[in-house]
Amino acid sequence: MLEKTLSIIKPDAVKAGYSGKIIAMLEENGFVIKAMKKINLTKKQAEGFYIVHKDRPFYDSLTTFMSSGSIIVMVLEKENAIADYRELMGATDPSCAKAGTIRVLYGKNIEENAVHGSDSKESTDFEIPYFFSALEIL
Ligand code: RTP
Ligand code: MG
Repeated sequence: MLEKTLSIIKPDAVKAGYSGKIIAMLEENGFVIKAMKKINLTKKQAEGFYIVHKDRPFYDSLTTFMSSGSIIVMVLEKENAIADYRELMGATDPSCAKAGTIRVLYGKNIEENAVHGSDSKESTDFEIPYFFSALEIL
């Protein structure tokens, strides 16, 4: 089934100049970019996005990191996009992720791990409209 997912290139990867390489990998793997923008989140906006993690010990550090620099937010479309993009990203901790995945190639550590991807249809229903209006998505 043709599906959409939300992807973020996180501040560590944008700062390091990996955006182009990551976007190329997405296209090489069949993902079509339906919307894209580069933005800076406030701490409050990062907290709102990661509200599901509000009780986790890493919430404060994660939202400080996510508001520390520019990010690139994209809506991607493909058959089975949600699961396939999670596979292409690799495990949360780059040191445990499969060879060839984005997090192995471009992630620094369990927090500064280069990319975000929605983990379910319920997540995309919250995450895509968090960043994009219907008119901004092709
Ligand atoms: P994401 O939501 O960013 O796609 O990553 P994920 O599903 O693989 O991981 P999740 O459990 O949802 O965690 C969200 C982000 O929080 C940071 N994190 N830090 N210090 C830690 O133990 C820790 N654990 C997670 C990472 O940036 C992770 O991607
Ligand atoms: Mg997650």
